[in-house]
Amino acid sequence: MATLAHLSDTHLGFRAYGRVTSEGINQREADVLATFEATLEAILARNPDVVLHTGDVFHQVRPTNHTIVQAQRALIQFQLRRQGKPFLMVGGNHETPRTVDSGSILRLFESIPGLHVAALEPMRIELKELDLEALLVPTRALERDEEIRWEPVLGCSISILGLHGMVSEALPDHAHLSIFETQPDRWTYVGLGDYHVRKKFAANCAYPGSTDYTSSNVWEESTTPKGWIWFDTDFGEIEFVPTQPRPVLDLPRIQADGLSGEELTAKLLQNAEWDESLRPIVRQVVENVSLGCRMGLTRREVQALQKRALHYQLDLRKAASESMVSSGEAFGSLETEWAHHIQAQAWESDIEAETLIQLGRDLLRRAGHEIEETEA
Ligand SMILES: [Mn+2]
Repeated sequence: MATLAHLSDTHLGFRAYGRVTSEGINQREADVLATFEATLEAILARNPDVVLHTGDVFHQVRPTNHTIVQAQRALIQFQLRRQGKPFLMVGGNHETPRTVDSGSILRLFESIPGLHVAALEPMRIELKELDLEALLVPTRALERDEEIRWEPVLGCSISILGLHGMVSEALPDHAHLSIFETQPDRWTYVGLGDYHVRKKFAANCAYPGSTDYTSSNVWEESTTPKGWIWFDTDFGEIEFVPTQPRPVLDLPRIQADGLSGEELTAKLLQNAEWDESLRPIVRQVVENVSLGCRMGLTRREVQALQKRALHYQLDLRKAASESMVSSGEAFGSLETEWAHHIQAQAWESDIEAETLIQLGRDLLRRAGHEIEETEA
């Protein structure tokens, strides 16, 4: 018997929103690292025999020195405290270089006691002390369509498959393979990485999802908890253990038909119910916003509201009657679009929206664009 902790898609080095900590580190980068450290701490508390990380340890092929140093330090501490017990790591698409001669950053961890890293090539290993066989399959092996024998071959009592890739049962359009190809019933446990939303295919086979919100569309993931997986081979059932990342809130949509700017401001404030101390990441979609309504928003109140979140994205969508509709997208003239965009986005900065709009118009004129002087 053995116990296993499976985490994936930690995306260290991920950045967003341009907010920085008192040390000048991007706030989301610091968040994502803190979630990683807290995850390792939670795993240590349960003291598993094996840890499996199924890829996208890092968000980029070449992370910053800060991110590399922090990750290395966290992993060394972790392995020291668990006396170098096995830690299996698989290369994901985010950290895989386009050319092999660049090498993989994950190889840095090979020298840490207990770390087994399959960065670019598949790796089959035997852990005699646990009577355990593991097959580790990084993204690159799937992308190159390498011949892989999807079954245990060493006759150990425990067998683990770890891979970073998309299965058609999760995202059919971006799939590397079907979950059936991996033959989950032949393995004690099949751990998957790449898909950021947790998804279970069988009692012994799942994506744990990412540990924090690191996708380009975090709103889609906002209703699914983030976390990692605990698996006891005796028990044979996946337990999902949640992490506690900074919350992401996609607020209920507002329909602005017939609303004045002041009325919409009141609705925005009404919808803004969250625990301020958590400084969440928030999106508010408003549909059918007329230009008059947009211009009439109470700037000071919206700014005060934005200060209660790490990031408050006010997504004002135009009323159909105010846009020229072509192929499903609405466009006005370049300067109108510019003015709309700045009106919608300038809340967060201290720059006067009008000044910015005028600067844009001046630049357009300098670039030889004819400005319709009737535009507001
Ligand atoms: Mn990923």
